[in-house]
Amino acid sequence: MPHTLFIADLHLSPTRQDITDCFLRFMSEEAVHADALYVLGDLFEAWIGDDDHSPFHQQIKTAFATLTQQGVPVYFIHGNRDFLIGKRFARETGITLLDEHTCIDLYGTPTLILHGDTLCLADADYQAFRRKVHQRWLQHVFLCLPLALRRRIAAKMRAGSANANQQKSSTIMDVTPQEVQRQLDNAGVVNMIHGHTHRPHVHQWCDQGHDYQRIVLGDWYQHGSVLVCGPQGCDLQTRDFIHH
Ligand code: LP5
Ligand code: MN
Repeated sequence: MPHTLFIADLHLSPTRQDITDCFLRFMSEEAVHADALYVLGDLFEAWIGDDDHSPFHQQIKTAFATLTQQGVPVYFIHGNRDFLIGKRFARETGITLLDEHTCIDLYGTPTLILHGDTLCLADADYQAFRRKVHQRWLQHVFLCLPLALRRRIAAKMRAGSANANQQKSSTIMDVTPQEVQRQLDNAGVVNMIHGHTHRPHVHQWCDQGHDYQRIVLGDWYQHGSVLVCGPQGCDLQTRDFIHH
């Protein structure tokens, strides 16, 4: 059966071999049979520039390069952890970088795909932070810094974020329903797929005679989370980690 796969929020890092193993197995055993793979952001725990060539990163890049060489197109939308993935990464892996909000034709169903952070408007502190770090000039300056310093700044940001999140309510950290509706209307579609909130679910609702669907991908902390879509629809699934 033809099918397309979606994943997000893996937060790959050298400290979580279980996630990496699950991901590499997913790539070599499952993704090879798909029509396409979409990665909707936060593939990495943090990305500080395409010039960061650790053996860990190399291993992940090789998995993507192998897949694209086998003829499976891979599309990537930036998350809030890896928005610095750039043209060089794309060239080295054969993946295609997409705009932060992209409409695709999913077996005849027009679908808006995005990371999901732009839906969280109630989180004003995050939106202010996002506007700052998305400035081209600031990103350019950051990418000119030595890797060791970039690594320290990223760690500070991660710690600052974890700290800030402890003070935020779960409503603030979820999507803003009006913004979901606005982005769907803006794109002229009734289907959306995103990640970021780590609240895997298929939301369905009816408004003014239209049936809407919003699928939220899960994170990969306890197990893998994979959305499998085909001509008959989509199925949100999990993948077990193998414990050694
Ligand atoms: O990521 P997560 O799940 O913890 O929380 C996100 C939001 N946080 C972020 C920050 C990222 O985690 C940091 C990623 C580092 C990327 C690599 C470095 C690139 C640097 C580029 C510079 C140009 O996205 C969090 C949301 C949450 O999702 C839910 O939506 O709430 O938002 C915040 O935590 C923002 C805070 O409210 C305010 C910012 C705190 C950061 C402190 C910065 C200190 C920096 C010092 C640098 C010298
Ligand atoms: Mn995210």
